[in-house]
Amino acid sequence: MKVLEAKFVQGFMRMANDGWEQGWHERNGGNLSYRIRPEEVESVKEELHPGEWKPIGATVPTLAGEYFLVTGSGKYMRNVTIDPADSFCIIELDGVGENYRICWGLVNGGRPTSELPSHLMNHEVKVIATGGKHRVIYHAHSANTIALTFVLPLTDEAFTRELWEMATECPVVFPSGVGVVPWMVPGGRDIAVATSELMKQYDVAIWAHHGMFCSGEDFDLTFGLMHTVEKSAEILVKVLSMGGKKQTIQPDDFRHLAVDFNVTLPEKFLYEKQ
Ligand code: 2HA
Ligand code: ZN
Repeated sequence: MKVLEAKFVQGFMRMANDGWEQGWHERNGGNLSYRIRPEEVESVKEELHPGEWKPIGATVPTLAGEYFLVTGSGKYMRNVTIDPADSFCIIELDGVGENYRICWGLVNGGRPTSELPSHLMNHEVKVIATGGKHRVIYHAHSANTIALTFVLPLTDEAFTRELWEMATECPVVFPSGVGVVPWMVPGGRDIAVATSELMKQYDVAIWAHHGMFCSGEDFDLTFGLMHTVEKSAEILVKVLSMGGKKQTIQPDDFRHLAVDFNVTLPEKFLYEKQ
């Protein structure tokens, strides 16, 4: 099968374009990766032509030998559907998880996303934490979530609680909460380590003054997670702009919701406010 005809590639392109249409990907902002199933790799094998091995910039032994779809560094999400072979690539990792090689795509040159260390370290943590269920890592510059990082305390507790309060579905969609990474230089190993540390307990990591990372099982769930968090952030921005909350959902309300919706909500997020 041709790479561009494969269902997993079409799902990847649709998600990239959906993010563009949400306004989350100005210029070359944001990036997307998908850990490809063995049978999916097999189905497009005829079109895979490995290039040279290059260093990842991180070590991810758990992902040794795996294949990924990844957007290209400097490429625009806006162009993914109209010029896919220029915009993203399929990479293969070596047997120790230290190097990658491009097997398809980026036909006009280039390399995988500048955030490859963060993507792969997050994938590694999620393979371990979910027994391999999570396959998608998504980074976007979602404006409302970013705006909140200028006014809320940069703690997991403050962000999780405020986002939960803004939409009743939130504690059901991300019951484990969200993590917050303080401002750090993007693109390197340090921010990748900090993010992947949070991904051990959360599916969402907010990068202060920069954007958001989400992890999920498939394209729908991961896009939906980003969309839900960002929508909730938008509501909070509106509420704060209207002068702040006059009433809200209380800790005991969340406890009742948890019972009816069969989710576990960590008590650390259900603190009493002054
Ligand atoms: O430009 O979003 O964090 C890609 C990015 C870097
Ligand atoms: Zn970014």
